[in-house]
Amino acid sequence: VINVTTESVLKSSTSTRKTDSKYLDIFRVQTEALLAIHDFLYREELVQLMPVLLSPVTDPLNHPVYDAAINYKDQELQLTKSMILHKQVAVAALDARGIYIVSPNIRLEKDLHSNRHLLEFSQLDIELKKTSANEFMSMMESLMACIFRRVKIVCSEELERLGSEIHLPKRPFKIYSSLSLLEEFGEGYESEISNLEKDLFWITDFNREFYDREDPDERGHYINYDLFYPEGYQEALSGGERDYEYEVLVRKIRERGQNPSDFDAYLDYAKKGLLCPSAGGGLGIERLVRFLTKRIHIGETTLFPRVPDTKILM
Ligand code: ASN
Repeated sequence: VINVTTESVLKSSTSTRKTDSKYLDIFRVQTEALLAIHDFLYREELVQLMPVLLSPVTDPLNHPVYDAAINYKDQELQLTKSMILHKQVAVAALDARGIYIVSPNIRLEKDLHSNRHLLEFSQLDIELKKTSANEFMSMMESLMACIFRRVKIVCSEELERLGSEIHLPKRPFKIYSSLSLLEEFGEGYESEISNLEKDLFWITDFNREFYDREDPDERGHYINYDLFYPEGYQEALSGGERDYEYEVLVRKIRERGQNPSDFDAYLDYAKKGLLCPSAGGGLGIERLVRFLTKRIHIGETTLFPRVPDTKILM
């Protein structure tokens, strides 16, 4: 369970930066994790796309952040919060099993006291065509096992110096419903259950962004999931099956108090029937590295941390 303050950790990480091999060890772990990811997804026959960082439309997210947009030649362009909407368009356009992107995301967070948020981070975004939640979750479990195995074997010396011990996750991972956790623990259930668990686990059925699929048999329930790390490290991935039909998307955007016209560029595809059923999710790379190397603050996983409410130095 993690309980050291942000300030103390970041102070110690900047003062040791020049004098020890900690960062090199962390980046060796990150390098091996990324190699495991690319290798695994290549074998799964997914194709890699390059990220976009400017677009008339981006993820509305499920939590409040400050606006991040620029103006170019009379067009307002959002900085990417996640590539979810582009993933849906791309996976429908290509005759491939699925796609992935290692994508920079900009989220100008309002919560200033988290040790697992950065204003700028990298997300491994995956989307599989005509795939169920169960199939996606099972693929992710294999991917996580692959990453953990490779890092544990190749980086044993680095992990030892970092004081991290990786144990291979037992599969299938446990699955909790968000509703029963809410009943058991109240609002703070995510951190409570993450503190208690010893292994990776899933939480399902969140009422959140309009693109996650509403259960057609049970209105008000959602076919989506978050993957969680144990030991208090919390959320690793969020994702779901997707809604893709124009009328359904417009209804759900309105139900969330948002304006369909803000999503015109994306809704045009839906209107023309150019979206399709899919499932996917996004895995935070810095959070993965933080868990593998057992860092207290996510800012320790990068040489150029963008920590909420902390001056950006470089
Ligand atoms: N990447 C997530 C997904 O695929 C969305 C997000 O990051 N908000 O559902």
